[in-house]
Amino acid sequence: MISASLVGFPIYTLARLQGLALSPPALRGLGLVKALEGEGLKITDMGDIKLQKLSKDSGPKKFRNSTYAAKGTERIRRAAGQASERELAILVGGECSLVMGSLSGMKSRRRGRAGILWMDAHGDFNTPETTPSGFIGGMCLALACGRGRPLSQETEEGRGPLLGEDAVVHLGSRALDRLEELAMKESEITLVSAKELRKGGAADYGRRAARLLSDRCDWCVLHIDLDVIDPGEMPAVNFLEPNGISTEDVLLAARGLKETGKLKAVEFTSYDPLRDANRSCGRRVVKLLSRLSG
Ligand SMILES: [Mn+2]
Repeated sequence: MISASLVGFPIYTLARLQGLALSPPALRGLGLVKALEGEGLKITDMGDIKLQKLSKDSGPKKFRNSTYAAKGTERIRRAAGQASERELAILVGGECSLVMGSLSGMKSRRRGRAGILWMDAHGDFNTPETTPSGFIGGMCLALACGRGRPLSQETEEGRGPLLGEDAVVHLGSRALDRLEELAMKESEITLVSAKELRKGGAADYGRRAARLLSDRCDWCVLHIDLDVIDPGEMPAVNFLEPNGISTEDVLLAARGLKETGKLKAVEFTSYDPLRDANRSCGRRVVKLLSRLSG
């Protein structure tokens, strides 16, 4: 039986995204723990961390709410660092910016090189120099790779890159900003758009990603931003991007990495219960999350 620790990270970095903070309790309310157990996992439920409410945006225009994000990242780092390295970590957002805290927390307990399979409609690879909006959630992958600037000099993620860019495989993009796309294409990131993924097959790209990451890394994280899924199947997100991949594609693309034995954490972001009045998406999220983790 696989043991896993479950933690909720209700972080969001723009005031209008506060629905994301409701995601961990909503998913628990829809039977997340039972569903995970139903997939054969033994769950240590560490609960949800507490974060302050962000009711108004502030700070630099090109780095909105960075002080708030730094505080949240530090809390997430501490909680992720408490999860046992012998267990799979199941981390529920919140938005993608949880990655800086989660990686630095996990790195405090794990040796060797980290890799990430990142599924997302967006690049999350802007920096304060390229961002059109100042949204930190749209920069978090770049920040984790040591680009841009640290959220704070005091936090762990300010002490150097959490990820090597050659240890990042990004699948499912279809809404990259121009300069962001340029930066990704010039980097060592393996970038596969939603269109390419549909054409080449999710299982095939998943196998290739798994091979690349397991060759280059000692342990890996699977990071799923739900907006990678087509809005026809998953409309309960804040940034809807048409022509996405299917829920089944997400499962197929993740399979290879699970089989490597190096998958140590699953991160799941962007479900917004405020956009899901009858909870039909939430139920699908619970099912997907438990199938991905089990
Ligand atoms: Mn994202």
